[in-house]
Amino acid sequence: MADTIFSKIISREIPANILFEDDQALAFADVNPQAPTHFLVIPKKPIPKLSDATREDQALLGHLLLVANNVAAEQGLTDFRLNVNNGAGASQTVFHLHIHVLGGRPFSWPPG
Ligand code: DGP
Repeated sequence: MADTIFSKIISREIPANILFEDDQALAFADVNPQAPTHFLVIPKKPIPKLSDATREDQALLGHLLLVANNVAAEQGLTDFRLNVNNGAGASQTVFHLHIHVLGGRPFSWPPG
């Protein structure tokens, strides 16, 4: 997989406001926030998009959800939205799997 901007955030080649890190995952503030709180949770493993994940990634994917929940709680969020864009047609622009976590404002349904 080609290096993305997110691999450079993992390696600290480019700076980010990092909210959480462990051996498997990183959470950092989105540079273009769409809500008062907007952060991304990514695996350190460079999976380009959700549809590239396999059974081998099952525990990792569960871990990312728990990280999202824990960081949301740390940020004081009770109601929040998770979003995963899978593929260019779904507005994915960075091809390193990431979960958007947004909170701090009301959200409508369906999303745009
Ligand atoms: P997506 O459209 O789902 O691929 O979302 C990519 C998100 O990544 C987008 O909301 C903006 C964010 N982003 C892109 N480049 C950077 C960066 O260099 N730093 C940070 N913190 N976020 C970035």
